[in-house]
Amino acid sequence: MDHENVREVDPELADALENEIERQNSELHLIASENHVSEAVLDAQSSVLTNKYAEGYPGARYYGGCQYADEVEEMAIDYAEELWGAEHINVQPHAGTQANLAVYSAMLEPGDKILSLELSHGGHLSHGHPANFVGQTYEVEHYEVDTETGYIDYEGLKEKAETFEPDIIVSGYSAYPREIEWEEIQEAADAVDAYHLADIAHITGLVAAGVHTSPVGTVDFVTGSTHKTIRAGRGGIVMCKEEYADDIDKAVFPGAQGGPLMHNIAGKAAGFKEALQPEFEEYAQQVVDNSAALADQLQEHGIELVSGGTDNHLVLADLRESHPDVSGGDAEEALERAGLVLNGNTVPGETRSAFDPSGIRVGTPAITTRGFDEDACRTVADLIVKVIDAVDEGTTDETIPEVKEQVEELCEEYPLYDTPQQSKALADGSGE
Ligand code: DSN
Repeated sequence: MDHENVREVDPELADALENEIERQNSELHLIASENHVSEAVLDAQSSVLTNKYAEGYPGARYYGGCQYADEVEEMAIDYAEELWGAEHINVQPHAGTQANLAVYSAMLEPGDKILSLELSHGGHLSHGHPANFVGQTYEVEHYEVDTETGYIDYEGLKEKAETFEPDIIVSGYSAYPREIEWEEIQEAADAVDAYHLADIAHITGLVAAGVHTSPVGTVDFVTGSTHKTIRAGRGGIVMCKEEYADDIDKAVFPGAQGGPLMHNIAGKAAGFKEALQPEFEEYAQQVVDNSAALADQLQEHGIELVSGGTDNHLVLADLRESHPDVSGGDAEEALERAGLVLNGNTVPGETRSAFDPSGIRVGTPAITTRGFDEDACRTVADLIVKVIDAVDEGTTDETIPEVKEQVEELCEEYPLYDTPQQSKALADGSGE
């Protein structure tokens, strides 16, 4: 894999792109929302469909020349139907946030009420944070996790729904390590005659593979992004019951977007097709098994986990008990220097701030794509704790180079993309 065509136009740009390949190859990506797509998905995403305007939907476009755009979009929709089984699917949202906006704008009026999980308890900006368009347009209140157990407080949610009387309840989260009880939340929505939107951005792949229960068939709307655990081209998706199909389609186009990003839709189709293969179920199960092993090993080292463990692809570690003087931000920065890339994260009952939180979020989708198994994930947990201990003890200068070397060894053992150097050697006939 190289960027020789880009190099002819701008060597500096090619260098940046090739350095990013090298960075992804030589670091371990533990950001729970990230993954490494296949070269087939990269190929589809960089296709000439980037040139095509295709406002409208297959068979009903506002421009000529859309026959192949139609084929590609229909494939993405058909594969998505097989993966998630929804009655209606729109694959045009540019990202998960745009998918959520489509649902809100289709079903709500400005000033209507949204009940969603508090951001610092695992929610998402597009679920109604005041800094976001959603929080500025609708009236938003939040439910929470039980700060003792780390699990969603379903009773509290139901009580909040009774008093607030929302028009829509949002479930599905960005930093919640446990199985989500869709039925419980649906009961709360039914009791107050509210819609229910399940944002499965993080767990699209786990749901498709049957490793997490599906909200499809229970809730009114399911949104997601397509590049996280499902490992397809970058973007968003909306699924809904047939009765809402027209409203949702109109809200995406022309309501909020113009031309769909057809090259990304091709990347979605390629990744969805891959996810329909039996190996994908094994991958998704391994993501969860790896997350459980990593969680267990962190606990062996005395690290406290929100909810005491994980059922999905991510672990949320609260450093306050084990390392009271190390913030999640400090840990993130030191770990990145060691080649372990993750993010500092707020924890329920946060006592620091969103900019310098008390926790770290660790995800296994990307390292599982590299082929990591449970043992390798236990090693990753050991390395994470070694770095955090070093931050605590002021010994990062000695420890980080040691850990970085171990990370690089792991990266070599579990290779990812061909490097530009390898591609060049192949083209020259000087390499295998
Ligand atoms: N930025 C994503 C995450 O990290 O969870 C959500 O959009």
